[in-house]
Amino acid sequence: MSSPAPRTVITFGTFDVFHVGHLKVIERAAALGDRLVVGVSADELNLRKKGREPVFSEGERLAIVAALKPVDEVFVEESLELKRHYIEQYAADVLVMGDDWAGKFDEFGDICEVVYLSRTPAISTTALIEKISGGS
Ligand code: C2G
Repeated sequence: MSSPAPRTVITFGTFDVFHVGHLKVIERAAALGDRLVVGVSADELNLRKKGREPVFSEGERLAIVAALKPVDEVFVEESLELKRHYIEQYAADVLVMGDDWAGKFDEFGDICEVVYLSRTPAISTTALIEKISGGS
């Protein structure tokens, strides 16, 4: 009897100033399958979409995410518009995103399962940057 094909999960994020909310979404995403692939957004994409550079460069963010036990493979996400291409390229069975993106990726339901996970409350990169820099 042949064993069932491994289930590949894909998720995306900036993962800047890595914190426990990032870790939890990665752990929960990994638990939904056998292999976890993570797209880490390019510095250029952040500049274009968010109007600021991340604190840590894409090379640093990629290295941090790649070193995590639940992560099997990482790549640089060059554009938000390439999701369908990445899902197909990595043969993902499940797309996982935080619920700050709820409903935004339902269109990919034709090629994979789309799951939105609830965010960890009360922690964010923006709040951490403000706290560290002496703001509120
Ligand atoms: N996250 C979370 N809880 C938090 C903060 C973040 O669960 N308190 C999750 C987000 O929902 C997301 C992941 O951690 O699934 C990465 O968050 P960001 O780095 O903020 O990613 P973002 O800039 O939203 O991704 O294609 C998406 C892009 O790569 C942008």
